[in-house]
Amino acid sequence: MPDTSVQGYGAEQIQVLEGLSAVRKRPGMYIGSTDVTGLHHLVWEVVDNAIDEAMAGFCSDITVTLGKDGGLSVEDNGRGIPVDKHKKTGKSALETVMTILHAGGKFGEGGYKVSGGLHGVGVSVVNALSVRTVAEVYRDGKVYVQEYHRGDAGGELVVSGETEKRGTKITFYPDADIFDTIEFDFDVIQNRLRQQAYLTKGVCISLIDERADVFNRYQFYFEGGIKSYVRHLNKSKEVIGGVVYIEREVDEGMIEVSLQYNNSFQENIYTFANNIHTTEGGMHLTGFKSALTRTINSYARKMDLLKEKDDNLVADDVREGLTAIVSVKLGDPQFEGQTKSKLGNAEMRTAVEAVFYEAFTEYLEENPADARAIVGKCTLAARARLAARAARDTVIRKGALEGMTLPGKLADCSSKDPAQSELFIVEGDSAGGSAKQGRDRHTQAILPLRGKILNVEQARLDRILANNEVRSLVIALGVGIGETFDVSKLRYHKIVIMTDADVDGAHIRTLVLTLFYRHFKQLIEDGYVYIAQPPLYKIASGKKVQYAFSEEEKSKIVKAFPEDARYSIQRYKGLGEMNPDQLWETTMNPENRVMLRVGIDDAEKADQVFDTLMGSEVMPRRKFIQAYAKKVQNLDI
Ligand code: 0RA
Repeated sequence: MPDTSVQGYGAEQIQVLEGLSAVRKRPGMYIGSTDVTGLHHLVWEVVDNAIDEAMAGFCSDITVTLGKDGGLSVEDNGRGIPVDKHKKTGKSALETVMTILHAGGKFGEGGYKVSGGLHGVGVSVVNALSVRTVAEVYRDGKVYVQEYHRGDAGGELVVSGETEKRGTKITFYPDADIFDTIEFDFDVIQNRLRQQAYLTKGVCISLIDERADVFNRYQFYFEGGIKSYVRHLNKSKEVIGGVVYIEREVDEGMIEVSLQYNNSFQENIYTFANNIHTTEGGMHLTGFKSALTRTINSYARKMDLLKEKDDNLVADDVREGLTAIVSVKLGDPQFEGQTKSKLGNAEMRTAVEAVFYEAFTEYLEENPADARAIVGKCTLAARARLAARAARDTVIRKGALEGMTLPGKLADCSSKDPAQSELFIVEGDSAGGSAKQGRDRHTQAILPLRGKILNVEQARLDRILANNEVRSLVIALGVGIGETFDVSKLRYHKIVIMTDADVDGAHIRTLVLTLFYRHFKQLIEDGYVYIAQPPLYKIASGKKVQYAFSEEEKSKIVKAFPEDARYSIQRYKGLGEMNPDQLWETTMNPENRVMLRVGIDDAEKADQVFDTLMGSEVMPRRKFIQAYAKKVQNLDI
């Protein structure tokens, strides 16, 4: 008789709802998509179950293995999924969980379930979308095994041997009929596991890639949990003060906050509820933010670091250069918002606010040197804010940003309808010249940028606006900047970055993208920003001219010629080498061109990437540029 005594769990607790054919018919409904993101949802589902077992306090080790045979396995040393008979189905609890949709059971009761939140579609969904799944349970000295094929049990649950181990191992082979690709991405999995390890302190998560020729093994174990996470995020930065760490159990659940300031200008706050990244924030974030401002202001007043005549610090001042993690665990999380990643539980706002206010005040009082440094940083931010506002007011008073005087070098289009207007940001005057001659004057505007624009990553608003190239661009866009930003004033609904396909071009493209990322993020989010794709080669044979946008395409075109054919290949080193007609035909004409739309799926990754880029190291920068060009969505317009 299997031991089901722990917390009175037995097979009868599992609810039976529906069958699995629905999942294979409409996989998108359950895992979002059948692309590479959807594929990885399967992994998260299985890993989350093991994490739940760890959060409930029953598991200390999780091992994820990417097998040579294309399978992925997740093994934990938890209690093992129960194998006793389920009353309603007459099947074992294991088989019920594996083959029946939404047969959740009270997994991890007493703790906080990851899988009850955002994903939580159940391991049966993984099973349904896999050609083969093998479940092994180690309990009561025995190894129980059962196999499944596309969701159906392949045979009985059998005892295949004896073991000293406890736990569960699920191995699945995703179905190539369902997914665009069935190749797991090591980096994606590695990042996710690292994050989960930070959020579940004390759990050791191993990742083994058996597919690689070189044995590849990672192990994540963070004794400090999110404290280690903050340290990691700040590792390349100059820090201000130590890492603050607060952990409290309250009636509403568990609250963990960790933070540390650095001398950059960015704010990096990541929030989680039951280990789910709440990218849209929510109540825990609101509570944290208001307590942060309140704590620092009252400490600064009390210690006379803010004079009577000084205004209070505002939210932006206390968040500049802040790296923070807020992680809460609660019994019944409500996920709201567009992507269901915003925590809606109002009780968490007050709980986080109260806990953090009290604990952070105590920290400041007990660490006066850190406290002074933090307040110093915040007051500096406040002064800079006031200076920037003054500078901007001057600029605005001159009318420059209102678009009263469009920059002289902008060759504007005649249409005033933003929906049909396009702005081409072009590198250099010579390419700018070709673009001006080749364009459709009615809908296409050209703004040549001379030389390198200011690296905005580290610069403040006032300095950014003092830079001529940037100011021209901002005026041309028409949306204002900072507090005056207003997307409804955007003058062009396509903003196209058109640079040479060489290292300099990539650098300029990066600088422009950084500017957009830091100061016009919404333009990226709303899908207004594009990268032009000029051809690399022109292949001419007699009157016939073909263009190739990649090496592969060139080879293909060349191969198609008969052996004795006469043709010439020209490699374009820059846009300037193309005459206006060619530039129009290949890169600007909406009928023929291919453009890449710039997207940000993951602000965290983008932010790190921009950090890497703007750092002094050349290698990571190169790598990024290559990687980024591949990541942007391919969009035919
Ligand atoms: C509910 C009850 C018990 C174990 C589990 C869930 C469990 C589920 C998963 C999924 C992956 N790994 C897991 N480990 C454990 C056991 C309760 C008992 O032993 O009485």
